[in-house]
This record gives sequence, structure tokens and C-alpha cells, in this order.
Amino acid sequence: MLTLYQFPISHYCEKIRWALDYKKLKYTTKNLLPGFHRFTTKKLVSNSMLPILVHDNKVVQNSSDIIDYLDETFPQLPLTPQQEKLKQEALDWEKYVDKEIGLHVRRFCYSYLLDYPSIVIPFFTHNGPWYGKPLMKMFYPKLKKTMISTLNINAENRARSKLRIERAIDKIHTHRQGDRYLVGNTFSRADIAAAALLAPLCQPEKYGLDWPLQQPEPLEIMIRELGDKINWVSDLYSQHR
Ligand SMILES: N[C@@H](CCC(=O)N[C@@H](CS)C(=O)NCC(=O)O)C(=O)O
Repeated sequence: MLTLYQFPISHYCEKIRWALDYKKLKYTTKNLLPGFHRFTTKKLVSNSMLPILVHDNKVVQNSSDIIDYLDETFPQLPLTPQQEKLKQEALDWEKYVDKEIGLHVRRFCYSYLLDYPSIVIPFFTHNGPWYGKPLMKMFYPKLKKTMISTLNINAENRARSKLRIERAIDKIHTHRQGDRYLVGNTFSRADIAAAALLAPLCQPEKYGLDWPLQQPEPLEIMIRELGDKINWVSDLYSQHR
């Protein structure tokens, strides 16, 4: 049995939901509440980071290790290219986007979103336990403070993150030259990683979250500025998600 411990809002968790769905694997999700997730994760691992995949009695943490594990254990519909050179390229892209897009999209978005509990609380409690909303409402000010500190949110870092995201998108744009995929001619873990980690800026329906009708203006502006440079994310979502 496969169980994914996750936050529905987390783009690293979306990377794994997508990988599991793409490989047509049956799994159940345990949606945890940010801040309170440690009560659950500490029973499984020493580090509280999600996603965590539990398969029978094996516990795998870190999205890249989870995809390794899935491809080794369930080789059908592989996400890791077989050919050594292409495999290395896919792993390099995945590592690059995990660091240059994942961390910075999260910091950049939360730097605005945290001022809007009406948006963030539904994200954090989506398909979670019944007591999620009242608990979140009560602890939101403390959680917001903790997130500002752990994500190192300040005006300078927000500007830095914006630049890092733009640079990474430009690098991908130049590399793709209109190709469908990042590596070779097939869909791979590199595409899932890049598209899932950029998804909060494109808000695709298949992410599985109820996106807000309106979001903070600076985020809208950033998305507008990126324009068609990230159209490929929506294309990958409609073709492979
Ligand atoms: N490198 C990790 C990053 C995962 C990550 O940053 N997860 C965040 C949510 S987006 C998290 O669980 N934060 C809470 C915590 O660390 O306790 C991966 O690829 O899985």
C-alpha cells in the first residue's frame, strides 16, 4: 500500500502526486496541517519535511528520492530516462529546478499571501481534518510569524527570489527552444519537477486545489510579466497530468 503524507498546497508534494498519477499507481493521501504536521511526521522520520511516501514498511522522504524509489520499485511508465546521458541530464534539471524554482516560488508567493489568511487558510486546510479551519484561525498569527522566519521572508529576499525565478524561467525558455520536453524526446521527471514547481504561478486545475478568484496584485503582475514564457507549464499539465 502506498501512502503519501502531504500538504495539498505544497508544490513539492504536487511533484509526487503527479509522479504517482502518471505511473498509474493507487495511493492514499494523508493531508497534514502545516505547523501541526510534526506530530505525525515525527513518528515516521526525524526531519519534518513533506512529501513523505510510505510503502508497506518503507518510508521515503524528499521528492527526488521518492521518484527514484518509485521508478526502481514500479518500473512501468518510467520517469527517469534509461540512457545514462539523458538520465544525468534529467537529474541535473530536477536538481536545478528544485533549488532555483521550488524554494524561490514558495518564498516569493508566501511573501504576499501570508497577509491574506482568507486565501492561505483554505490552502492549508484543503481536504484536511474537520478541525483544520478553526485550529488554523486560532494559530494563524503564530504560524505566519514562524513561516516568515523559516522561509527567510523580507523585502530584500523577496526581490532576490523574484530574480532567481525569472532567471530560471529564462534558462528553461532558452533551453527548450519550443521543444515539448526538457530532456530528449520524452516526458520525464525533469518536466514534472519544473512544471509542478512553477504551477503555483499558473494555477492549473489539475493541481487539485481551489485557487482563489483573485490574488494579491504583485503576484498577478509577476504572472502577467512572465507571459507566454511559462505557457509550456499549462501545456504539460493538459498533456500529461
Ligand atoms: N527538498 C524537499 C523539499 C520539500 C519541502 O520543502 N517541503 C516543505 C513544504 S513545501 C515542508 O514540508 N515544510 C515543512 C517542514 O519542513 O517541516 C523535497 O524535494 O521534497
